[in-house]
Amino acid sequence: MPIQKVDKIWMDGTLVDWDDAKIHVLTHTLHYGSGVFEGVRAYATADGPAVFRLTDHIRRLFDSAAMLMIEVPFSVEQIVEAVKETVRVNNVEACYIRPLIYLGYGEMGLNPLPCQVNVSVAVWPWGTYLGEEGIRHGVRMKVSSWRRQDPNIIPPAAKVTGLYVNSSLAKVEALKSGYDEAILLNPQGYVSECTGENIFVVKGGRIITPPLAAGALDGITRDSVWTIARDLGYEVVEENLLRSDLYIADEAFLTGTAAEVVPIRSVDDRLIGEPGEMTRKIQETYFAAIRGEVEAYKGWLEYVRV
Ligand code: PPE
Repeated sequence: MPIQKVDKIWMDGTLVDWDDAKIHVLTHTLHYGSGVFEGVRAYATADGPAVFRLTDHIRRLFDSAAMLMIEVPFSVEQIVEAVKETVRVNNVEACYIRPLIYLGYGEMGLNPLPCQVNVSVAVWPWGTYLGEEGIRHGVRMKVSSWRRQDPNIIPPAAKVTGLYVNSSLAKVEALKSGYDEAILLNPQGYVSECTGENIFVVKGGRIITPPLAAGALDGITRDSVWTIARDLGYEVVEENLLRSDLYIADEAFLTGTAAEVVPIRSVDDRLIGEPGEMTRKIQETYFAAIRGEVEAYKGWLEYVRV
């Protein structure tokens, strides 16, 4: 699906017309995958558009930059404000938000330290990531033949653009084989996460998700879902999962900003089935929370109206 164009993109402190938001072909990040980014969503609420856990996302963006020794010429507060302003000027009620810190034009070579640091924020309306059908009836997953990279190759905690080559390899393999999405095992053979989502399974009444040390991103949706599940009275634990644990799960689902909360219907053709009760309750609560309909979770919403 092509990106749905809006009016303006924020670039280094100014709002630029969508069609003029261009970079030089010798931009460092284009050659070496040296950028860090975020995926955030704004939702329509009774009080206008609200960005879900915006400050947490921008903090994670700065943490990603810090891991790569990228010095950002803006503060967290300034980028939070830039996101709100970009949502506001584009008059969108709900949208996906892509903040990006990249090393720009001026230097080449593998030493990124002398490079200029640029920041952009783009927003556009983006519907369901894994399809309406997937949200309702679950997606078909394939365990990838590609491994998630070891944390000593690229830190999985950093949302580095270059790291996503690994995700794309796994995604294409899954799609070409007729599945909706891929699950990546780490070099030790334990489940880490999906190409752009964290994973949860339900077994014996407990909700289990791989620890971050298994190579999973510290997902903000993962954290929100953890809180929701606990508040619903469910037990949530972090444990290493084997591929076969996925095959015999009572329920399973994935979480991410773009994907939101999506049930898993099958893994490598082993049927898990229609979304189970715990998955459905968590999903319903999450969708209510992002729309500002759950009092307890209103603190997660950062409104864009001034
Ligand atoms: N793991 C990975 C590898 C990942 O990229 C994401 C987000 C998550 C887990 C979930 O994190 P969170 O969004 O904080 O719950 N993936 C972003 C990019 C997806 C894309 O297609 O690009 C996203 O969901 O926005």
